[in-house]
Amino acid sequence: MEMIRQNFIKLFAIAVAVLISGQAFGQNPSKKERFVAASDELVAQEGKYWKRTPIPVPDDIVLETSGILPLPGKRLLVTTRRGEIWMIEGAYDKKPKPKFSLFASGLHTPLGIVSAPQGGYYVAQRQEVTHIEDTNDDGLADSFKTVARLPISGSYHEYAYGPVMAPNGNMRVTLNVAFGAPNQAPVPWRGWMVEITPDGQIIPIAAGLRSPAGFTVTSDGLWLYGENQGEWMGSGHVTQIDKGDFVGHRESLRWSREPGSTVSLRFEDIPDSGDPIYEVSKRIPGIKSPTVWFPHTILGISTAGIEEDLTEGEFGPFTGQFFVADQGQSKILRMTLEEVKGVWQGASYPFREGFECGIIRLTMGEGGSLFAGETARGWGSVGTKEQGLERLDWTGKVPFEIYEVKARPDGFLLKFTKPVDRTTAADPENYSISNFTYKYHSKYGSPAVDFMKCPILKVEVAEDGMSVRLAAVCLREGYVHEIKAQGVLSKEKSDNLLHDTAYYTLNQFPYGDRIIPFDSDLCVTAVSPASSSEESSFAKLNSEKPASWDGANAQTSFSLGTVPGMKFDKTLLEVSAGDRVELIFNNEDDMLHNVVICKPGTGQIVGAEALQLGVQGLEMNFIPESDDVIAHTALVSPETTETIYFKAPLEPGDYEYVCTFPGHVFSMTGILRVLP
Ligand SMILES: [Cu+2]
Repeated sequence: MEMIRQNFIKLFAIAVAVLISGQAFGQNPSKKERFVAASDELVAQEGKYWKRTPIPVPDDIVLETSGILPLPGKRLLVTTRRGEIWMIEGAYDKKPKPKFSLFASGLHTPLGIVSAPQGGYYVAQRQEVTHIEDTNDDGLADSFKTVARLPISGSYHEYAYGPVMAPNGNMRVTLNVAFGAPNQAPVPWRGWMVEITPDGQIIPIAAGLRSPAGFTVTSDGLWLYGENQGEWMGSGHVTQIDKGDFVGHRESLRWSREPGSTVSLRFEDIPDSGDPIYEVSKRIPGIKSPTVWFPHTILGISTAGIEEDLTEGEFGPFTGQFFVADQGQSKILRMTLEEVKGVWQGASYPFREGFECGIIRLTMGEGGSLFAGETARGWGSVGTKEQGLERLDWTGKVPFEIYEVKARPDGFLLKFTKPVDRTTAADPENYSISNFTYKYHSKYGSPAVDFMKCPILKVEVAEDGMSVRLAAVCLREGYVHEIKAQGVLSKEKSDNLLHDTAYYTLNQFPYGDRIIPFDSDLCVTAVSPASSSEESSFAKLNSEKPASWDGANAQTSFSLGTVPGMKFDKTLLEVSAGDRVELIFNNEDDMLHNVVICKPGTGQIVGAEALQLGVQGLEMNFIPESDDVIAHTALVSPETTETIYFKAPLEPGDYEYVCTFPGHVFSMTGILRVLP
């Protein structure tokens, strides 16, 4: 039965894929699910339940927090990307006026710190793992010993994250790939998770990592790591890692033949086809597809630190679940996991946004205080600050939330934090389910592709009102399922859900009872084709000289580049009205950007409209359909150049050019001055 269903779904998916576009998916996108630079209304609501407290930092300290270690006595030891380690006292106070004392300095990009079992601390610097200790108890580190050297070639992107202590007494470190073609793993173990023994041996564990800024070992001994969108990575996600796994980034396999390698896949085994990684993993054993996807731009854009809630309720109702930081969108997401047929999968949920800066570290301190370590330098993020440290505390109030989503053979079980109102909860109209996936290829990122609606055929509300079973058709293994409960009210009918959407990554259908029979016809008839918006989104993109120029050359040629910190290298371009213009855009940055030329005063509006495109945005180059857009490039990959041609407007004025990639429009802006 299972097999028949799988085969059917596969065939069916191929048949309808051509009919479906993103339109079918996002018919009723709620405001909450989109990436908006922190909706004030939502942030205020979230703040009723989890209170954010920024920790004041003296003006002469640049606290680009990269690692947080809580110490007894409500102290924190904090590493910074600038190479310092600070002891902070008073960060738990209601109105903190903390005392900072410098414990160590001169380190090279330390990105984590843990207590060493024998005393002192382990820190991963760019080039080595170091044991650091204050041997004479004067509050200053005085012993620095190299534990293991980490190979580096010199690429700025060769970060080393961690360490995290392993249950066996060793420690683990994750090693970023280098940046840019042709070789992103120029030295051994780039793109790997490695284990390091106390005497300095390096044991390769798993390959295929790209930018593994956050990783952890759970209380059950599971290794989880967070990944960012990029080459081979369609969107951010969390993947459970076993020894010998390959999790996607092909470059790491340049070293899989090295002595000690635990990975048997080879570089040439990995096809650059653009098929979803789940499909490829079925054909090529040894590839592990993501455990939980965090849909790009909706649940963050740069998955980072992962923290398990072991507070037994001190931090609120989500004990045993996970919190996941996002650097670009300065928010914290939530994640639940379940093991189905030996495979881990689960769901991601919004949790809390509105932080001052991008979060790369999450660490639970004493008494259920969650500390968020922040830094934006070189990457940019939503928020008002470039770096910092914030604390998040539960206020004691329980929000009405989707507590957890679990898979069922014919749908999903939604558990809630409070009893639901039976009338609204029993109505299928108050829910929606749809699914989509991402391409797996060497290109940077992927649009969300292959959308399908999953009609809900039956809803069963549990006796106690604490859970609802949704049975639907068109569910597909390997796909991300967007599950919305937009119309469900709490029992007193007083509350809407604080967040009404979850994203479940269905790697395996579980065994168990069905509440609807499997009927393939239902799925086919329920799907209707939708129109593609692709044509209109490219209407103002000329990458060839327009035919109307009759072969004439451009009268004005600009070259526009990027500089670190998400900025264009020029903020003023001048052109005469009606000129034929050639614009050469060099994206020298390490993320995707576009250039969108807008009517005077409309740059921020167009940027906001681009955000509203949500999960379909990438496919549309984040170009909204708007009369305010005059011309634009596509989304240009890192280290790539694109040239476009357009006619300068006839009306003189200060036109604007912006990058509409989510989060960029605030800093990536300039004026195209059209002179009479
Ligand atoms: Cu940009």
